[in-house]
Amino acid sequence: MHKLTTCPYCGVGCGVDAELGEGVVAKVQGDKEHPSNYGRLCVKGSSLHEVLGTNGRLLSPLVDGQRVSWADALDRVAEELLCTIKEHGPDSVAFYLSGQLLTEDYYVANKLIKGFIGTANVDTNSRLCMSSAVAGYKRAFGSDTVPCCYDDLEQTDLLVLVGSNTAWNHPILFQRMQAAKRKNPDLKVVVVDPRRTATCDLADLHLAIKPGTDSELFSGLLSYISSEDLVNRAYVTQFTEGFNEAISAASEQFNSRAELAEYCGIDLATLEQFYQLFSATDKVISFYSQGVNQSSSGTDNSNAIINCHLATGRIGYPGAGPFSITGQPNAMGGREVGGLANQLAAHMDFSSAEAIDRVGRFWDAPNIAQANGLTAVNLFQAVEKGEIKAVWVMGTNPAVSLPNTNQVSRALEECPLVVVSDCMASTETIRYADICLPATGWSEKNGTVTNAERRISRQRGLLPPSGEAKHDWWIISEVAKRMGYAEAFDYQHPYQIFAEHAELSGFENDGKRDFDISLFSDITETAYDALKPVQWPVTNDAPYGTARMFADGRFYTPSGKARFIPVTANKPKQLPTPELPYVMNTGRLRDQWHTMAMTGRTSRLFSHRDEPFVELCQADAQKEGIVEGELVKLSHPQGEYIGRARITDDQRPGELFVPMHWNGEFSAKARMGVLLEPVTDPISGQPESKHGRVAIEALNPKWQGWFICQAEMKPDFPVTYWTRVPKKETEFYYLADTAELDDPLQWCRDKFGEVDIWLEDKAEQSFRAAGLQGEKLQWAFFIMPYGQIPSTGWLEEMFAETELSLDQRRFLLSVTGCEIEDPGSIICSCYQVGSNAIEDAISQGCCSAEALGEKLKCGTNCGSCIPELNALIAK
Ligand SMILES: Nc1nc2c(c(=O)[nH]1)N[C@H]1C(S)=C(S)[C@@H](COP(=O)(O)OP(=O)(O)OC[C@H]3O[C@@H](n4cnc5c(=O)[nH]c(N)nc54)[C@H](O)[C@@H]3O)O[C@H]1N2
Ligand SMILES: Nc1nc2c(c(=O)[nH]1)N[C@H]1C(S)=C(S)[C@@H](COP(=O)(O)OP(=O)(O)OC[C@H]3O[C@@H](n4cnc5c(=O)[nH]c(N)nc54)[C@H](O)[C@@H]3O)O[C@H]1N2
Ligand code: SF4
Ligand SMILES: [Mo]
Repeated sequence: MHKLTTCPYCGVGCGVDAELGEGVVAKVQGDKEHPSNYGRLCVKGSSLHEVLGTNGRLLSPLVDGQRVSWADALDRVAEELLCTIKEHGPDSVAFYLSGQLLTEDYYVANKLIKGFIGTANVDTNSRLCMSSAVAGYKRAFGSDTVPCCYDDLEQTDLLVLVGSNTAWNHPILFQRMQAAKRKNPDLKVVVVDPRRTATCDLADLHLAIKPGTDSELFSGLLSYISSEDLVNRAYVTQFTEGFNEAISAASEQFNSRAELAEYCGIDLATLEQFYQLFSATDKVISFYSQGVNQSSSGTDNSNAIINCHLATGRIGYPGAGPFSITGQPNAMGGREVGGLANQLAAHMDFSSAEAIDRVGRFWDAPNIAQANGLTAVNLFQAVEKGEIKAVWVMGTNPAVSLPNTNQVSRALEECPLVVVSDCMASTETIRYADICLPATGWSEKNGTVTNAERRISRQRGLLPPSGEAKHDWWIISEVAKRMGYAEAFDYQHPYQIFAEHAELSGFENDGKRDFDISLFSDITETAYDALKPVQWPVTNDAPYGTARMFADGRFYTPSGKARFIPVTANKPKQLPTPELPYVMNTGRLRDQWHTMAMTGRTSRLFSHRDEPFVELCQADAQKEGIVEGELVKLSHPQGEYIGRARITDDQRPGELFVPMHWNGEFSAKARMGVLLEPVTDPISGQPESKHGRVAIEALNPKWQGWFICQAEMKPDFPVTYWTRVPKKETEFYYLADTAELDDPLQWCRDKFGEVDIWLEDKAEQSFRAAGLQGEKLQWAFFIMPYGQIPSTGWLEEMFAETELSLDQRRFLLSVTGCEIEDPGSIICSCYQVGSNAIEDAISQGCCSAEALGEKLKCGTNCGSCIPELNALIAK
């Protein structure tokens, strides 16, 4: 049987066609009809069926670590919340939500806390992600409206990708861009990113700007547009306001374009080439993401970009507009329901008493919040100060993803009541939970999500819940009932919640609010189940949805005109110092998702990168005496990070790149958030996660080695560095310690019990040992230099054997002597093709991604690795 659903990873929101087997998802492929992906899936989407199953899942409710019934757990949450409110008032309670919740879950959580508990102390991980983009749109348009749609990416003549590594993070949109460029050779692509990324594979022009100079770059463009007399006067006069103030703010920043180019760290010719391209092209899309948002001037960055579109009138028609791209599968749905602390609901906020009254009446809410609540960083600071005494975290992992994560851990540790709803049993955040509530995950949950182009799609239930897991909307509603709000939370099915959400969107709207899906106010269960992907607004006037906004030049400001925002120069806040001389940039990898709760469950997604790392350029490596592949330590007064050095030409001097994914579930010291100061944008409250400051040094361990064991063994290693890499049936660990290991045999005995075979070579400083159960291999431990660690495929085979022969035992101990083919780093995760085979094929004359695909199959399934294949060819 086949069922259609939506991918739970990125904001592209691809349609998935799931083939169901006996209690499992047997296979996934792209939904050919879905307008986001037309049948394609990237590497993460195409491995969805591999990250399911009950292994590692949170399967029953826990109170103080003890398994309890649902009734007991829900009673406990309700009682403790009521008690806290009674004693300390509603503002002593907070929720922290996630763009990975479904719209229905999100709506109910927001309604409970803002309408009934009576506080707006509810924020979401979208604060770390989209809040600057939201604030930018609201300042310019009077509403949080994404004007564009994916078709625009194909219809445009100039794509400006700002602070977006689209190739890795929105891979299917990247494939659509690639296809568009093949079809339209006139389409030009500009990438603005301090790093050279896989996305640059598509770029005609790469502006490797100094981090944190985006607003100046775009203010410079605005000033160029004005001084070269390229302003669309008619548009500016009729549809905008505030032009003169914005132009004077932009023009005052630098004396000359040469000065500006120097400030941005690029040469004048490149800068001017970009400005000319932008000015000369009618159809321009600026496509922007975290390089723009995660900045202490993220809101200004957005408006600096939007200003340029307004000045040229490049908005509201096909192929043009400022397109902020969402990250999470339901970041947009969260914005719709108003999940952020400064939103109310359905694109209304606390700035209007009328709106507060309207939502209060609609919900029949006794106790509606009256003002903005605390935003994420401030919220966890208030927890540590004891101002917030009860926090309920749903679907996010703040102990990894917030800046100054050690502070967040402290806050959670000290908070009298921490409730965590999650799918997984073990995360950095759930460690601090007094009450753990098991939530259904993808394939089990059922509801809607909205993607980056405002398209609402269904995530459908494919499998029964794991263990006792329950849907988030159900959990929240049950708690609400127990708190005395039974009538307002009497939902039996998510379609009822969706219908209510739709009704609120149209309630006393009359065209005053952009978000309107009132056509669905009376949706039935059958219609909801059959819902086809559709872009909001969906109203009587637009029953099939709306692809593009602002075609009529009417905006949601009081005057109906779009606003130019004067942007003045603003430097990043975490500037390097002599003690902390390097700028730390953080971001994503192609094959991992955030804190790895899902992607960390399949070995396939570790083959691209399997350890935390630090990327730096050759000159910095030389200066610090660091060689490729050695372990390095990043430090900051707040904490430390350990990862492997990757030396690359893609980094600018003085800047490091660190992946955001690894954490204490996978590595000893790899929470990069500990190094980031809690600095935020003054308007949006979004943290400056792309611009930390750190020192770097080689770790110089006394020994390095590796360990491999049956997956259920779960050893812990009291060493300076360990990283766990899940394999198919086993788990692999990289190990290193700055303390000497005098007696490795005794160490093994202490840790693992009986040692069955071992070999020590003091001269070579190597040691190998293994433990068996009967004749079956349980674990193997090797001390040897990092460079000699072989690939583990052959060892995994030995772990699968039920009986180990004498030869195999010898082989195990002589590991370096055996013939092992090293595949290099795996570039194509789908077919497990490594860089060595690819480089060989290139040297034999394969000089295109297609030719490589024909020979090795790489790049022929999901296509996510094609930019890297091209980069290897170029090299
Ligand atoms: N594979 C994968 N895909 C994902 C995710 C994932 O975890 N894994 N997460 C999803 C989510 S939630 C999000 S929000 C999106 C994020 O998608 P992106 O925004 O593309 O992701 P990042 O890698 O965080 O950052 C993008 C780029 O910003 C650059 N940058 C850093 N500083 C600056 C600067 O000052 N100016 C400019 N112009 N650029 C800068 C970085 O070098 C980086 O290449 O990805 C989504 N897709
Ligand atoms: N330094 C730095 N920090 C960053 C970023 C960065 O680029 N650099 N990026 C920021 C951005 S853009 C984002 S979006 C955040 C992401 O950061 P987080 O939201 O903290 O990361 P996730 O790993 O996605 O956490 C999701 C959790 O929710 C659980 N979960 C999944 N589905 C469900 C569900 O349906 N219900 C419930 N109850 N639980 C569920 C998962 O098991 C997992 O534990 O990180 C932010 N932090
Ligand atoms: S691009 Fe990949 S991760 Fe994003 S929605 Fe599509 S398949 Fe999922
Ligand atoms: Mo995000």
